[in-house]
Amino acid sequence: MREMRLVLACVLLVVGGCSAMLPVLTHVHSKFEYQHSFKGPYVTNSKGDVPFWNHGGSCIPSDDQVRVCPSIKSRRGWIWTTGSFSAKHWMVDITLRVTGRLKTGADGMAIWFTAAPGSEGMAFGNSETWHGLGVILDSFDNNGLHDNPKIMAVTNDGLQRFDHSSDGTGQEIGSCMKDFRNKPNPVKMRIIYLRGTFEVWVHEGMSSVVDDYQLCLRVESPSNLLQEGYFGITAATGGLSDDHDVMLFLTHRLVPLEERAQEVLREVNQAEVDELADKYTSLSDQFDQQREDYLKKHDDVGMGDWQYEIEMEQNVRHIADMQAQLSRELSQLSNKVDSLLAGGVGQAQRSAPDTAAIKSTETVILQQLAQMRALVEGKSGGGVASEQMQPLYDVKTLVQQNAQRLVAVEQRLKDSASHQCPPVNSHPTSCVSPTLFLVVMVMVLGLVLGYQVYRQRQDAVAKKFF
Ligand SMILES: [Ca+2]
Ligand SMILES: [Ca+2]
Repeated sequence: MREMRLVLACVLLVVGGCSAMLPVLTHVHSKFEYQHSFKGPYVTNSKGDVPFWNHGGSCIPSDDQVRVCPSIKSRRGWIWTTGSFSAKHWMVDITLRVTGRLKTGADGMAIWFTAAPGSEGMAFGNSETWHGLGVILDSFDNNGLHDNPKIMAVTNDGLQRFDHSSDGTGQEIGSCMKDFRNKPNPVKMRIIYLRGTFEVWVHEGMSSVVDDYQLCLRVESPSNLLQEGYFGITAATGGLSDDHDVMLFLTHRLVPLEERAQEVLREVNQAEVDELADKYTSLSDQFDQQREDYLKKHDDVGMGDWQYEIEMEQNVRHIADMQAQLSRELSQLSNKVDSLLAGGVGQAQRSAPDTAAIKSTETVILQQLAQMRALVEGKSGGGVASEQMQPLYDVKTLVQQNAQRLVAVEQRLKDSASHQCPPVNSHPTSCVSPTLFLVVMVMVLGLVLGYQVYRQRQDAVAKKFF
């Protein structure tokens, strides 16, 4: 039986130990908010004020703590942040002492997060009609239920009054009985509002273990818990009194990593945009300055060079137009050859190898012209390598060969027509004239010549600039 009790005690100890561990905030980024915090030993500045906080009533700040209300009967003290705090998720750590000479103390202390800094009043030193959250350490058992000291969270829409006679029973959103008075070590509280869950954890000060916290209350999606407000601490005494001291008040903004990733992404994107905009402005200014310097140094050139560049672009466009026209002429030529071979002579007089060669050569010519057009259009703004000029010379050679073969075919057709030409029926015979080929040849040679002139001008301009 004794062994069973020992095992049960161990189990309870283990369970109790587990519940006494402060939860680790996983996947959360925290940022310290110094304007909503204070901590000894440098709580006050040279003027005796707490930076970023206003205090009043019987509040007495010193270097290592803020005595919110001293152990003098019927006193109230308060200290509020000067600026508002806005966050969707946050955490506050408080280290405090409530000490008195008697077994029973009064009234208590409260930590607030409200829409506006409070005004001195009956609710533990604050107005009884606050708008927001109050975490109240109620020392005195007004309703005689022997449930004090207790810690409770009460939210208010600004219209309700705190009911002292019932110790706020029915008004709190959560509470726990914790004797926070006269502890050997400071009492620590951690208030967390994260992902819609509100929690209050308490270290009772009975041990020096740093994380010896216990969960006091947890509330999901509490009403009237604002996303922007002012932090404050107030305390009050009545017929009985305690010292209410706060040694540390640290506020952290919390950002869950899933939200933090989006924040960082937005920050990075905006930073990149700003950086690129700055670079663009800088480079644009630099270019304008360089152009201005260049024009000053080359007064004889003036705007002529810029106009010359425009003229070159026009030449390139003209060459492309000529190529298109040449392509159309060759297509017409091909049609005429087909018509001639089909209706002008008999099957016996056709030279099959020559006809196939002509057709093949024409196809290659058209392909080469397309390549050359792409070459001219694509490289009009930059240099052209020598190997990229090769299609141009190929075109010239192929056109010459094609012309020679066509002349040979034409001669054979004329010879055949003069000796054995069948009677003309319904289709008029069409023959390719040497004049047409001369026109084609001139256009091709003109194209080659025009392109080479364009290249020479481009090279000349390049040399001017470099
Ligand atoms: Ca009370
Ligand atoms: Ca009570």
